[in-house]
Amino acid sequence: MQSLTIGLFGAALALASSSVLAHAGHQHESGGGDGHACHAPVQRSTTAENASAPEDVTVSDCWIRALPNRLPAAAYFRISNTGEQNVVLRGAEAQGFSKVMLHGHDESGGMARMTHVEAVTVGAGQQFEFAPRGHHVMLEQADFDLEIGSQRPLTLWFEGDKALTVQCEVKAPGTLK
Ligand SMILES: [Cu+2]
Repeated sequence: MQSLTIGLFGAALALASSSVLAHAGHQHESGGGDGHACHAPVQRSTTAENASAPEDVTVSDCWIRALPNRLPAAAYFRISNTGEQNVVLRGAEAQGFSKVMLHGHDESGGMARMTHVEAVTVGAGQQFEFAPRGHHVMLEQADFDLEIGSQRPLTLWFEGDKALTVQCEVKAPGTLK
């Protein structure tokens, strides 16, 4: 599975620019991460523990697809906005991962690649799904081994320094849903 994916997307990986990362089964090029503006630390006025939650927003069905050898993992979930205002997801953080990013997924031109996403807007009364072959939260530079079946916390940061922390079930590499 892994080698097949790399075979299919190897060409894309070779052509990857600094702003568009080839999507090789969530396997990023290691190193060379410097110079990405999107990796700059985000300044926030509060911490996940002290932040207030965004109104009328729930995050459900969170899970993490683990990869072996501390390769980048991906988190998936559904955001529901039952309010009358749009909400904007601005970023995420996860205990034990020093690099956490919002990623999109682009298959235009017949080549799958992931792209860095600054923000995701969930319209009033709408849902937004983070799912395989779609948006995901990329979890990189783990300082521990993810254990299949365990629960890990993920904090989502919304506009106005509002935060929601959810528990995500860690699933095996081959999981698609
Ligand atoms: Cu990604």
